[in-house]
Amino acid sequence: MTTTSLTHDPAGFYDRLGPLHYEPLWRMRGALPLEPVTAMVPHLWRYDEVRPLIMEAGDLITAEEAERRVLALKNPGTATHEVARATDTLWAAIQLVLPGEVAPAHRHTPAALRFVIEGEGGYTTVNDERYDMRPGDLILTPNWSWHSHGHTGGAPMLWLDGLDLPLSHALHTVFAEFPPAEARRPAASPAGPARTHAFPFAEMRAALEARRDEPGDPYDDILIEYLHPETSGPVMPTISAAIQLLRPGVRTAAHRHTHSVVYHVAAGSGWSTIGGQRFEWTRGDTFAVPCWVPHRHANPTNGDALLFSFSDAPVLDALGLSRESAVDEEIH
Ligand code: 1HN
Repeated sequence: MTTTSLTHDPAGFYDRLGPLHYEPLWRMRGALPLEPVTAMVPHLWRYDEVRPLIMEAGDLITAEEAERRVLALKNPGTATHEVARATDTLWAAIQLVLPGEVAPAHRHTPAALRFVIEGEGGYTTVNDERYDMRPGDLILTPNWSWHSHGHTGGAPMLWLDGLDLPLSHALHTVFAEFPPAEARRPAASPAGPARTHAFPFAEMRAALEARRDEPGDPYDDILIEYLHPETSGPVMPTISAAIQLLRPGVRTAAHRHTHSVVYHVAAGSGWSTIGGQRFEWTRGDTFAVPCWVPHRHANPTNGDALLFSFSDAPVLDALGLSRESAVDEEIH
């Protein structure tokens, strides 16, 4: 051993490794960054931008032809060869179902949730149980559950779809099943009381209201996680969901964590800074907080602001990869 140079290579050693499928760790960059690195960037999708676009798609294609009439919210950092994603692990999209339409039954291993934005008379069936959808309701379609959508109301139904699809792709665990056409109509079972796959908005709103006078969390103000009724844990193994009230005048402290989050504005308006960038938001807007990016939220108005959110936190918890830290000042 005569040198410590990473390029000293009199015998052409390095040039011989590639074709033989070897790579020396000592010349690799980025194998062990000191902190998480992501190509994902903070981003906000405005409802007043996406709504006319998805309505235009309503003239182009039926829900049935499209399988799902869905516009993915694609993080600008998504690589060209990758499936669209809002964060490294989470898919977010806006879906439109028009009156009388049906989105046929199918199932897949990626788990999904829907948070209703507007419309009445739409429903989702989950394993043949029918769940009516009203604005602010959360509906779950877990891993491998059959699900379809229908709409007997008179105005367009729009909702936010959240899935663990990019994570499922990264793990190469995606399976899907599309039954023959005759078996794909939504089941006609009557709407029952909300069961394990639905969380009505009215209940969550009342629960937030009951906690209005508590001190609140420094990072989230008044936040309630949706809990699985049987496990009291996250709603699904790969996705947790929450709704939070930012009371009038609240400005939260900044923090960061290894889980990534998609936020959707359920009511009111305010702003968040994400990685030092300021995003003004109002009802219907959706924004992405990639892993380890500092963020804080504010409601400078006189009214309540409500943020729905979902994240990959249960995955990181299960794997021992959850980390969180306060951030004194964001870098501007
Ligand atoms: C899906 O099945 C739905 O069932 C929505 O409504 C969005 C995005 C990717 C893959 C499957 C739905 C989806 C999806």
